[in-house]
Amino acid sequence: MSVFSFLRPPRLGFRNLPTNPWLIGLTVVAIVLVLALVIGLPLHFLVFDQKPHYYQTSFRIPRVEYSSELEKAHSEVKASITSQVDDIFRKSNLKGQYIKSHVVRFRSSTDGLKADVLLKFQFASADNENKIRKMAEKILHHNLKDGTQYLEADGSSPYLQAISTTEAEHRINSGCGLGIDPSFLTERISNGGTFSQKAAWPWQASLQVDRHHICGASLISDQWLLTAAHCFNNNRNPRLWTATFGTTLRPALMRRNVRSIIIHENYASHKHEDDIAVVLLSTPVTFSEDVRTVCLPEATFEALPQSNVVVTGWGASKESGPIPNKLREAKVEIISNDVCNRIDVYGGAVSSGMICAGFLSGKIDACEGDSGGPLVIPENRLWYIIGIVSWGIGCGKENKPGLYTKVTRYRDWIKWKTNL
Ligand code: 4AZ
Repeated sequence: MSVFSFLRPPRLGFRNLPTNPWLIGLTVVAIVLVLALVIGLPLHFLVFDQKPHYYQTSFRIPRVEYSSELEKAHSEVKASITSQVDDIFRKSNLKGQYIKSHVVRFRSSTDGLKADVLLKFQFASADNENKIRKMAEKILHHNLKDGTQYLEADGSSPYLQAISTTEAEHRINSGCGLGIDPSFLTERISNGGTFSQKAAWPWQASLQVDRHHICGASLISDQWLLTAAHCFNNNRNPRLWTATFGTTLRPALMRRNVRSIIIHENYASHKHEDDIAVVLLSTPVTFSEDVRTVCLPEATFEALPQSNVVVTGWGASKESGPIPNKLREAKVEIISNDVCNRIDVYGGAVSSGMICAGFLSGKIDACEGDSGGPLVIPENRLWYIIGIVSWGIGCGKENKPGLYTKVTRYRDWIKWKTNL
């Protein structure tokens, strides 16, 4: 035997392969497992592990002055900003990862108007977050450097800052009054009330005892609801109440316990006077497209007679009728207190703390179970709560429109109780 025989490669022939069927089976299973791990794991991270990633940045917008018009949900300036950012990224190497942008705030500064914008990307966690952020920075810098664009880079650094998905989604969703596009009022004539679309009225809550719907309510912050005092005529114990959110009562999208119920000090049930209450939830809601606040109007805001407004709720479609599972909406009109106090209407029972809305011809109206819910009006494309469903004689009767607590009248009381 040669002294170098140990250098010879071992013989690999078919003779060395296992012949035992068990061993063959085991080998095949082992190979399949290894292949599944080697191919499957990276594939999983590449395809199925895609997660949203948000970056915050700010742009300077020369030649535009700050005004409250900018804050409208669908302002032209917001649209111009997002369309330019979309354009830049959809032509870039990050077009596969870029999802969209949101303007979350405008600020006026010494060198002009600034817009804080969140950029949403989606990529697998295997991708290097830092690398994508740097690429996005380069793309923005390259596209904005010549100053010919609508947007300019804001000099302050860091240019892009990663923020958590929770924080980003909170900032995007926590603005008030963002429901259905108010142009639906002129486009669609709903007669007699119709079922609402998902996320159309995301401030609408259901107040329940033993999981039974009792009243409507409106979300005015992540922890406060605005409703009617008379909802608590039979039961004032907060521990027995829960609030649900989402368009269906069953299943509810979200449920919260109630910590406290604050009823107006002068609430007089026999006259329906000061029919207002605020409810503190035990834990704050999580904002989303389906759960958001309604805007509170200034005390000086006045809704003119004949304005188009919307009342929503799970109230009955007729007196003593059943409660629907899906939220309904009805377009109604503001009626002046003078008309409402006519002898053939409510003959003087309508006080200055109430708003009248509906039609003297009847038919479209709030009804039992709608109580406590919102009457909303669009202003600058955002929805404001101007009324709380309070009372009326019957439902949809001729010359007996719905009566609502006039929210502007109680604006200071709401501030006093909730600090909102
Ligand atoms: C109620 O019983 C009720 N038509 C609510 C609103 C109206 C009437 C009754 C208005 O809760």
